Amino acid sequence: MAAKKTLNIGLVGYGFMGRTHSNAFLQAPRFFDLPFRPALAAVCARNVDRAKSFAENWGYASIESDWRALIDRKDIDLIDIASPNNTHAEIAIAAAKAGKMVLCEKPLGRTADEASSMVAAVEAAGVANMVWYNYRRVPAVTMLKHLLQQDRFGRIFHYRSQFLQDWTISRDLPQGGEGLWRLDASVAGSGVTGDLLAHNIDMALWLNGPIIEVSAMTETFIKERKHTITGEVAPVRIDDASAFLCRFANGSMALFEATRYARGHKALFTLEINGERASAAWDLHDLHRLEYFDHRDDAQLRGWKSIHVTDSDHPYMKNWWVPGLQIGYEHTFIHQFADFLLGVGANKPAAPTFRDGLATEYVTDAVLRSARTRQWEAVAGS
Ligand code: SOE
Repeated sequence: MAAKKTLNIGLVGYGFMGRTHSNAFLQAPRFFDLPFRPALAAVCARNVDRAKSFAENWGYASIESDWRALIDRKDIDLIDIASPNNTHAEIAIAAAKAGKMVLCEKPLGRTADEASSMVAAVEAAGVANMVWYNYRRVPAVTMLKHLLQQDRFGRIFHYRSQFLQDWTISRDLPQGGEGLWRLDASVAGSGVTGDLLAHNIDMALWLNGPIIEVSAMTETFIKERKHTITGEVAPVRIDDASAFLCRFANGSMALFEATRYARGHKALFTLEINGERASAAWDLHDLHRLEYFDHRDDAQLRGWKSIHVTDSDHPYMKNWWVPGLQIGYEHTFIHQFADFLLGVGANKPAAPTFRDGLATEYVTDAVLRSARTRQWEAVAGS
């Protein structure tokens, strides 16, 4: 058997997402038969001591403190961007120009304009690219996609989805800096719209097709917070909560909501879809279950089924343990990276590509615009 080509990965950023991605790079080739042998070649971060300890922990062969030096390295094949949102565009565009494959954490850019320049760069360079919208690869969600493709639902009437958290309720929480840059609009771009609703929207576009218009409201409950870096109390410019109504191109109507102020909820990501013949529901807190109702079942036995998506016939599951045993959050990243490499090997790009990530940003931009204008807003590109 011919030796697999080594794929040298250069990771930028070592926070929460740097860890989820690194774990995926290590585990994907152990559980999936991939056309490449991923190698953790370098991690890049400004804090050299922290980069060193991250490299030791995850097995990166080297460190860099400047992402430009990382991109200049001839031995690096793929740049993975896991740094804050305000760094995504510059790094991705430079990486694409240097001919590297590019993976980028979500959201792709802070705005659709930024995301659009990233799409242009990867497409002009012809390099493989993908955005880490990991929840598509929860086996129960992938299975829902397959059920929809088999046309079990008929005409779709409704889609509803929420992402509820509660970690920013304290008014003493500062904004900005490590761990808290999601509260600083200049770094994050927006609040829950770009951070949480972006997940709901990516999944919805994938499952239910394009969104054409939205009517939204957002709220910033705590108007001022101390900035971690400047020490000054400054206005908060992110949205703490965001909700919108929308219309899909397939004629269905939808409700979306995300917040960081739903006391008691840590990461309650839910969705429900109602069609003419069937309905389905999914909940991240019980991620291995798909709730499914099929109106064509025998009338007496008709009812909601709770399918434990852990059997070897279910998406991705034959690559894991034995039927009935569960997998979790980290596996979604492993699946996504495995699909990416399989796509590169087969010359069939795995989704979501940067272009798919841009489609989500056209929606998040329309949501933020509608919240400002208090009008229905059309989604660009739809
Ligand atoms: C925010 O708390 C966050 O970490 C998001 O940034 C992630 O994308 C989401 O998956 C979990 O919540």
